[in-house]
Amino acid sequence: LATPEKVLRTQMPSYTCQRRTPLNHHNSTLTDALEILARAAFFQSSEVRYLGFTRAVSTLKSLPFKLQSAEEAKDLPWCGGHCKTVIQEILEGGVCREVETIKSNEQYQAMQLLTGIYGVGVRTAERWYQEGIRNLNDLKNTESKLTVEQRTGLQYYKDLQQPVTREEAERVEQLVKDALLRFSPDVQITMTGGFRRGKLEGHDVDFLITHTNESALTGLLENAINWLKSKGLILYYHMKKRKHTSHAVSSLMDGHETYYTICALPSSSSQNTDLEVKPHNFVAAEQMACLKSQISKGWRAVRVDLVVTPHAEYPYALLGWTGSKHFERELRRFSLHEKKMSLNSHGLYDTEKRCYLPAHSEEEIFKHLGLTYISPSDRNA
Ligand code: DGT
Ligand code: MG
Repeated sequence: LATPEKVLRTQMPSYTCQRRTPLNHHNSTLTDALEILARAAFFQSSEVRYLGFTRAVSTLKSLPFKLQSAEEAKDLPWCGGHCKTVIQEILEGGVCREVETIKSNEQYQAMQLLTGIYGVGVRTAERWYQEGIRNLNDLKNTESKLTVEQRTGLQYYKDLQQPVTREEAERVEQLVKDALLRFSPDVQITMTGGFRRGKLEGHDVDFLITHTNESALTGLLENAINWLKSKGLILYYHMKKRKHTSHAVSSLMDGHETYYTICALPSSSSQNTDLEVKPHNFVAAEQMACLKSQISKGWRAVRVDLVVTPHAEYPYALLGWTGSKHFERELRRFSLHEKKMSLNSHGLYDTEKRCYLPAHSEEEIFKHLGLTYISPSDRNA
């Protein structure tokens, strides 16, 4: 007789967007290992292997119980072959040799460090590695070759490496609201990205900005950024202008007006006393030093992405900017392959009926796609 677990395993849908992926799950030992293999494949620009491992990770994150044996993995989508071997090694011996080898590999470590710098992608990191660059000091000696973005990334490296807490994200939200409401009292501001999915920490804070009156959006973000700059709260920014996007060309070409910024978030008064009165022993020494330096300078650098969307596109932009990245990728793959529809952060295009499908909410978009609605907290694929 099939156990409830077996039924769940054998009936797990193949696309991530067809199932719930909560933040906390039961298989983190396995997913941590597979995520390292995915990252190594990403560093080698091996898209197929990267996607293979990422899909296996997302399956395991959706599983509502702990996987007990590699045999059980064979029922699960994307968990066969190479992934099954990794799962078996870990479940039987606690570690996977391949993963341990990667973790101690010099190139992997250097790629991890270099791609962690703001403005540095895999190709740049790879080229630097080939040129003999292994760490931040090596880079500082070649500073002339860096773009402005990369120099800024290097300058604020320690702050940007430190995860942004929810409390910090909420203070950023207050700053962003203060700036925008000054110029347009009815503007709508929504925190998206990982924090909307319920994460307690993130690498940045993402916001989506819209207004029922589209003309109110013209120049709004520019004014707000200039105001923040005049208060010394913006350390760096660059803007990507809205491009004309066509679903016929590529469903991945999104073009909302976006400001990628690094803000100087003032320290909160409670932060001061917290650290002085009760230094947490469990905070790593380096992290503690970083926190102390932030308190003495009175602020920390935080990455903040601001996206402007016309009101009619807002539900699509909200869905697109809430993530996770893998959830988004799977939604688009599902749309195209299963429904012959092209989805991006602007809209949904039915390639057979040759029309756009308007939506007033995320729920309506899922309905257009024939999918059960998945709430943001279950999109942590
Ligand atoms: P985090 O910041 O580490 O907590 O993780 P997330 O999930 O907030 O990831 P993030 O901030 O890189 O991006 C948030 C979501 O926004 C992501 O799931 C997909 C979407 N997104 C990010 N960058 C772009 C972009 O350049 N264009 C479009 N259309 N979407 C993007
Ligand atoms: Mg984010």
